Amino acid sequence: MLVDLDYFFAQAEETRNPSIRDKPVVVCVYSGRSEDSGAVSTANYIARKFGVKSGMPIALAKSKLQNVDAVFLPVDDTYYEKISSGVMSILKRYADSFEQAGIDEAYLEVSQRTKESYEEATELAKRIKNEILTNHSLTCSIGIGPNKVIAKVASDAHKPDGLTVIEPGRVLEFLSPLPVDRLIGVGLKTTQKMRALGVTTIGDLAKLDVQRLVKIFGKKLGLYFHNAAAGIDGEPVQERAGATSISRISTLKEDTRKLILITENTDRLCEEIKAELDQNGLVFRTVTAIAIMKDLSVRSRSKSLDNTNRLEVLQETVKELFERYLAESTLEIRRAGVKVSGLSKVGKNQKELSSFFE
Ligand code: TTP
Ligand code: MG
Repeated sequence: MLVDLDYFFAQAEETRNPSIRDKPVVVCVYSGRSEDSGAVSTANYIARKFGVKSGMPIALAKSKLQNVDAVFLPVDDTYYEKISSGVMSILKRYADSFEQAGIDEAYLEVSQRTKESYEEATELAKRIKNEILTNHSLTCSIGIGPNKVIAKVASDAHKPDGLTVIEPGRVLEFLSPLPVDRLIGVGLKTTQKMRALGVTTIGDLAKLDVQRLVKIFGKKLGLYFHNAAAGIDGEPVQERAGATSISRISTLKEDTRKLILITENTDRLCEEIKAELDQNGLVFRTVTAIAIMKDLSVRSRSKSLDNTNRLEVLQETVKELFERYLAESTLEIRRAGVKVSGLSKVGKNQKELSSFFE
């Protein structure tokens, strides 16, 4: 099964402040360039009714919620991480094997403990939903199916607070009519390419010649699309490399805008991060520079690279990001931080589904 928390960041904000529950809630990543610059991280389902979506510019979300009593909040990663790890430790207890797939979602292999009974798996899912609701006041959506691809699509089928069970005999009738972008890994670009091929639904994709798919998308992805559309997937549920990110923050000697004073600190933070990466045999793909201002507001700049674990690359990228930030802002920085994410095991032959796309 795949368990995914509903409108996670926004729901987390609602649990902290229940009085906003019946209003549109929009959680934003403010870039800090101007008051409304930045993007929507997520929104609750009330805000979604107004057309607000993840990734949308904040200004656009505001225009959709004009004259509405809506709540706009900045992301608070530390708070969400804490809730996430609480939820994940509940989920682990219900799984034969467990794979966290994001901050708010995880795959649970439950075949053994349910003796492959879909009825028992359904009961298990209800208990899980109940426990997360009781302990964290959060709803989630759960999909149950014969493999990860189907569980994932099923979890999305009836959100929020959904529970969707797809037994093997119903896989094709379930998948066929769904839009092709419901498959994990089919993003905007791929959807467009597929449309050009006359593919709008998963059923259309299933009918496409596999050779053609391989030609267009490459062997790995082409085969994956071909199989996924037919509901075929053999990927095991397996624990991923521990943390999804590693970060360090430190307070500067003085509030400053001098790059050298900042990099003195961040170079050291990078060394600490490098040590932790090496200890765990990890490489990273994304570097984030975090600036905490005098007024304690938080700004960040990120850059994605090819997988690496090199200290110099990390330090250089952090320097570049702070340089860019300083050019765009006039404020003094009080604390500086570094985060690496998109972690994976060094040299691991990445054949997990998610590794194609992350
Ligand atoms: P999702 O599970 O994709 O979205 P969600 O939990 O907000 O909503 P849903 O009910 O559809 O599951 O992502 C989990 C969190 O990740 C989300 O709460 C905020 C963050 N996120 C972003 O910051 N930007 C994005 O573009 C997306 C999709 C998610
Ligand atoms: Mg979610």
